[in-house]
Amino acid sequence: MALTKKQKKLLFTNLIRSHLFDEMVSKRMVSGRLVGFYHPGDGHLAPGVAAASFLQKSDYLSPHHRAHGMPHMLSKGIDMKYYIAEHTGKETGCCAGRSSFHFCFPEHGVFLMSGFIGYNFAPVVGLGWAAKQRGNQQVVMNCSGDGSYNEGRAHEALLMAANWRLPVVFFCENNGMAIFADANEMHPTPHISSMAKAYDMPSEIVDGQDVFASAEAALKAIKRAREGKGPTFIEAKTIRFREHDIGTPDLLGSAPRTKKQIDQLRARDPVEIATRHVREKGIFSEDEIAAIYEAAQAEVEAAEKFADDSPIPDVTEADLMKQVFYNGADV
Ligand SMILES: Cc1ncc(C[n+]2csc(CCOP(=O)(O)OP(=O)(O)O)c2C)c(N)n1
Repeated sequence: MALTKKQKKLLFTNLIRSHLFDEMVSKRMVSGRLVGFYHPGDGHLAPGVAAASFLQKSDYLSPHHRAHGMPHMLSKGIDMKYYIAEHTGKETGCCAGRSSFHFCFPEHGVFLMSGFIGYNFAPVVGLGWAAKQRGNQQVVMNCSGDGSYNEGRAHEALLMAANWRLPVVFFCENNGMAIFADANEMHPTPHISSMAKAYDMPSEIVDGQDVFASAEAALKAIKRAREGKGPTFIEAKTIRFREHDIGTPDLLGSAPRTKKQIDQLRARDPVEIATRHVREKGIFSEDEIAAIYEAAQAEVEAAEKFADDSPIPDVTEADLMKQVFYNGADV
């Protein structure tokens, strides 16, 4: 499914927005202007952009925790300022500053943003089932890492989604590592997508450093799901350039990853790969590329300012839990 120029423009723009967002959050974390955790997306931004850029607002999205789901969410139309206000603990955040990075955007169909690895699998089957009952062509995009597929509930979800032909896309962002553990030591095959074969589910392996190749696969899977043909498994081979979360040692197994290793990995930077592509194919001029960076930088700075200028919530014991589960609803 060849992408149009318009589709490539959208993907490139969302990738640059994700990249500048990720840089800003990483810097804030290092300088102590963000509390909690940040799982940097450097190197690992293209799969989320590819998975979510062509979803409709009514579709469901379960974002991966890498880059705190922002490549996915901003590609689905969410304003990043409500995320950054949330992570800075402000009243204007999407869950009124109560959630850190365990938030949701119900009006945009974004649920299951969580640090609980693999927790998404049962609920995406439920969302897929609900979509199928409604018969309204809604699609469920489930993004998660290789590490989450080590869990039993991943198999249950693949089985049920395949058996009931649910409109779910299993988009595995395989960076080959789960914190310090090497994926090759946790899986009997080099390709996690081989799991799909057991459930007679179509699967595809894509270059997760190439946002355009990844998006072609996503578009195909979304179309299949919308047409009622059932789930697809996409495995995007990607790379984590940085440590698992900021401040944690960067080990693979028990050995630190060396600068030389990281430099070699950085040769496959998704932003550089996409930039080369749009230049060589004449999709954007140099001036247009500069304008995309400028607009994305302005967006990131405005989001930061919005968060910094927002008030800290005055949380009472009575409403402590309220926004965590559903913004504003009684629980
Ligand atoms: C249920 C559960 N088990 C363990 C952890 C600790 N943990 C946090 S992130 C992570 C690795 C996740 O790896 P992967 O899914 O491949 O995503 P990546 O961080 O590599 O992008 C683990 C084991 C957790 N948060 N939740």
